[in-house]
Amino acid sequence: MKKKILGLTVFCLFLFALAAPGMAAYKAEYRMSVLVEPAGPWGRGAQMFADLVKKRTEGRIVIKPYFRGQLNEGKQTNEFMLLQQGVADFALASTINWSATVKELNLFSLPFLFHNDYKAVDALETGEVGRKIFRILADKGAIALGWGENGFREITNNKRAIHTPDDLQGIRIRVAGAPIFMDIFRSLGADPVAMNWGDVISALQSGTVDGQENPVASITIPYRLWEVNKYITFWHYAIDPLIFAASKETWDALDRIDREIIGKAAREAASWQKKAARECLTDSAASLDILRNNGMEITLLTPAQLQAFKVKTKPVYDKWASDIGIDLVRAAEKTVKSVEAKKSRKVKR
Ligand code: X2X
Repeated sequence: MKKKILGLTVFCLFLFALAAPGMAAYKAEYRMSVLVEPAGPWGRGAQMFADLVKKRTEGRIVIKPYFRGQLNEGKQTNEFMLLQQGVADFALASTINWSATVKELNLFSLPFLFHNDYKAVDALETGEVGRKIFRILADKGAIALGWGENGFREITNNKRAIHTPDDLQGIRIRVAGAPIFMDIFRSLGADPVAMNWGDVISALQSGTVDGQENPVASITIPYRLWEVNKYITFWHYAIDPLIFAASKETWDALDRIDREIIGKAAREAASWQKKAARECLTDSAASLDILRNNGMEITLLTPAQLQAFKVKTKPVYDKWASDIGIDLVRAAEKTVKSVEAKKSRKVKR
């Protein structure tokens, strides 16, 4: 009997130790995966999150951002697996890099779904579609904590100004390793090459590729792409959201109070990060000036010109819509349309 009581007491103490705040075995350092360099809204958003968490947990949780894809071992499409395996504890990651593992994330790369409309992006992320995507990520081992943003992706190259799909013929465009981008650029007659972001600047310098596509405020400007590419065309063909996330394994080992602190820090950093990425809005006068003053030749497309790209990429859109899941895509289209309808009602008034 005595033995039983002793056993029970030890068991209860063990349970208590597991549940008590601050008693869990914490790591000395939590690793955060970030593909880009510290400068620019993306890198700065990651650092802000780490700083907030350290301050508010009074140093109990130290998150170290590993910039420039250091944890990926040279392959950015591996990033989601790093979280699944707990190699990375946290990430601020592009949905493009995770889309190889989470097919629903290709939604954001469907050509011309969003028409440069940030309100529609926000509505989608905060609505049922966004919540569904976060549930899918949790099922696969990543706890999503907030939506950040890389931005709408614009195309740059060294060969010629691009006004029509014909202008893209034969141009070697570097794309991130997501197959939907290979399909999009092939449908336009370009010659796409999948390549890690870390290799792109030197590939553009050496002429291994002629161009690339990335958001202006987050990538083109901080990486000074005018040093390697002369022409930029604004076509806003895909949005690239970022996600602040934790590995489920890491998350489950944190106590409740720390999870709350981290969640709140991620939401704050995400909202700052998104604003910073949008501050220099893709085709705002300020960003156009920066590009022009650095010698880039800018092409802005009329709605009729954009339509030509849309028509050419429609088969890719349809093919990927069924791969992604037609219900999810239709729900996204509905959200985008309703935001646009609201806008045009306002304009008419
Ligand atoms: O590799 C890219 O183009 C980048 C930096 O935008 C992504 O991470 C998808």
